[in-house]
Amino acid sequence: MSDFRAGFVAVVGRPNAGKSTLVNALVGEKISIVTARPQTTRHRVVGIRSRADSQMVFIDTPGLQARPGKLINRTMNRAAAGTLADADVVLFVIEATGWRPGDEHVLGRLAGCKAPVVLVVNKADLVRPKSKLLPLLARLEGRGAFAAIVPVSALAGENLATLLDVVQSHLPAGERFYPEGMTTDRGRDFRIGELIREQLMAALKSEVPYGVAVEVTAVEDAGGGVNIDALIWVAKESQRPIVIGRGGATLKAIGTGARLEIEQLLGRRVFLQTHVKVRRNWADDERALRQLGYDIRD
Ligand SMILES: Nc1nc2c(ncn2[C@@H]2O[C@H](COP(=O)(O)OP(=O)(O)OP(=O)(O)O)[C@@H](O)[C@H]2O)c(=O)[nH]1
Ligand SMILES: [Mg+2]
Repeated sequence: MSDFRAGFVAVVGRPNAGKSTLVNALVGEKISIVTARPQTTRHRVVGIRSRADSQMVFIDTPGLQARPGKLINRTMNRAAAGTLADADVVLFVIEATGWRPGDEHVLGRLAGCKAPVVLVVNKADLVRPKSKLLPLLARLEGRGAFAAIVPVSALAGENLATLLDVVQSHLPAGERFYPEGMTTDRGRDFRIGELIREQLMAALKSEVPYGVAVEVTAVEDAGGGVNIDALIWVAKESQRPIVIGRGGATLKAIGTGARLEIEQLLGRRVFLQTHVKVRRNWADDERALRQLGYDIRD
């Protein structure tokens, strides 16, 4: 066991770069929710990949934002930045379609970070032919002192084995942190709430997705399945009818989508009840954020 390696790998980048998709692909299981919208991930989420000779503990983080406004956004930024302090390796995720101002901001946050930084050029599937990537990769060499620059497609599963090898090569020697079969440190109720929020984020438009939060209030065995009750918080009265939809159609579709995902997670039949509740301005309310499991310190 002496040449076993183990460590923490912070996954950072601007919103929507594909961090959560990457963590899920590297772990081989849906650990973190993914939508087409920026700012989908709101919490640190651990995804664990165990190999014969290593254990990589990936920490998916909320996208770093240049101008966090509400308390929730500041808390999300701090969660991402705090992860850097404990990391053995940092994966800085950008998109293969080009370097953006948001990436420059993240690079600034990495200044002073002692861990080796691997630049992951994600969404390489969007650049065809592949030779078109070369000028970008060459330019990126000059952007910072990266331990490696690795083009991948988290979505198409391209070049992920190479990335795992690169990460492993930078890990310190040490024993595993988690039991071998464990893939996340998050509990069942958190994951259920996130799967409901994923459907909400995907189904709703403009600012409404950012006004919703999910609180799982009951998970109980029932006959052949599991009864789940969840409260969907909205930030103002006007958002309630939008989430519910005409004749309840929007909420019904969200519930069906979430139920299928939760059934996959639990491997059992699920009966899901959702209620929409107005919790005014929760995203700026310290008590509300604590109730949702955020680590509020300022
Ligand atoms: N074409 C393509 N799309 C991708 C790839 N990886 C992620 N995406 C898409 O990019 C969008 C954002 O993906 P996420 O994984 O949620 O991105 P994120 O960086 O975690 O976003 P936040 O949590 O909001 O910061 C989704 O629509 C994904 O399907 C990829 O390799 N190729
Ligand atoms: Mg994410």
